[in-house]
Amino acid sequence: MDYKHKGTLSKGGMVNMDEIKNAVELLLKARRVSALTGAGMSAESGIQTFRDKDGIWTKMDPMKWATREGYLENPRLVWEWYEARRNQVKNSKPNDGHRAMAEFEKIFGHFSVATQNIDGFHKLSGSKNVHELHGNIFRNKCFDENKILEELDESTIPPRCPHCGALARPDVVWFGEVLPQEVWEAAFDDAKNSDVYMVVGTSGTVYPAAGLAAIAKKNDAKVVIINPEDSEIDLLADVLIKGKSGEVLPEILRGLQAGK
Ligand code: BV8
Repeated sequence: MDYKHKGTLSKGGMVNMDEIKNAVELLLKARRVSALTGAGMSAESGIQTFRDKDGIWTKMDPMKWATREGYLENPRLVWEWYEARRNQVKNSKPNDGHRAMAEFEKIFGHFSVATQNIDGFHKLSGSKNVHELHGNIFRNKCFDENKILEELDESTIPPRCPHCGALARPDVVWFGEVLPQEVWEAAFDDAKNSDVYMVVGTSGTVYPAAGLAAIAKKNDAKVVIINPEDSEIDLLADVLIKGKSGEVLPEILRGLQAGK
């Protein structure tokens, strides 16, 4: 199967073409494919990642502030931090990597994405089978009742629950909080039953999400990692593509469309 890539890939252009071809060959044989994505997936949309040099961690330490304790310590600071991130997402849009991944659903018998991202960009770009492991920044819930709030009492900052008056909070999973049960189980099952498991744009540092790659590997999936830098789970890779998701994923899609 031979195809010529259209774009010029960053990092020397041809550097990843052999690895991309290896990934395409694995994927052409796969029926069930799933992916785990992280902040790097949205980096080319202009959304700051957590650990890259201009990342979110440098300004606000999520280990302190993306927690129940941090929110209770300074609700206004944390609420405004999320508002700033919501605005960043509102002023951005999904990139070619999201769109290519959405196309995978039409190619494989089963394709799903487990994302650590809270920006909603996978669904926005057309993916339907998406597990939002860490919630969604545009949803709010009552801090006490844990119920989703469609409306807020906006007479204060942060706003409050209109039913019980407790603080409203973003419907995201903070450090020290368990992931939504059904979402985790669905992502776990998809990892366990995949023929190929793609890991895109994640440093692989946050658990249990990062552990999905090892679950896939342990159940005989071939693991394809896409990241311009090293990650903490590179050892699991059968194919390691050092490149940007917004460039590599469209190339993989082109290869699949040429090869199928
Ligand atoms: C849990 C939502 C069970 C909020 C996030 C103490 C007590 C309790 C738990 C722990 C503890 N100590 C450790 C833990 C476990 C903890 C954890 O893993 N900590 C780590 C830091 C050690 N996990 C938890 O707390 C989880 N819950 O364990 O519950 C429990 C419960 C109670 C008591 C005990 C146990 C919950 C974790 C969820 C946290 N919420 N997000 C918000 O966003 O504000 S995590 C957040 O950070 C993201 O969701 C994501 O998961 C993580 C960031 O990781 P990445 O996405 O990988 O981003 P990063 O910047 O790191 O990397 C970007 C990558 O992209 C880089 O590799 C870069 O090279 C690459 N890249 C850059 N550009 C591109 C690119 N790739 C491709 N293309 C490009 N163009």
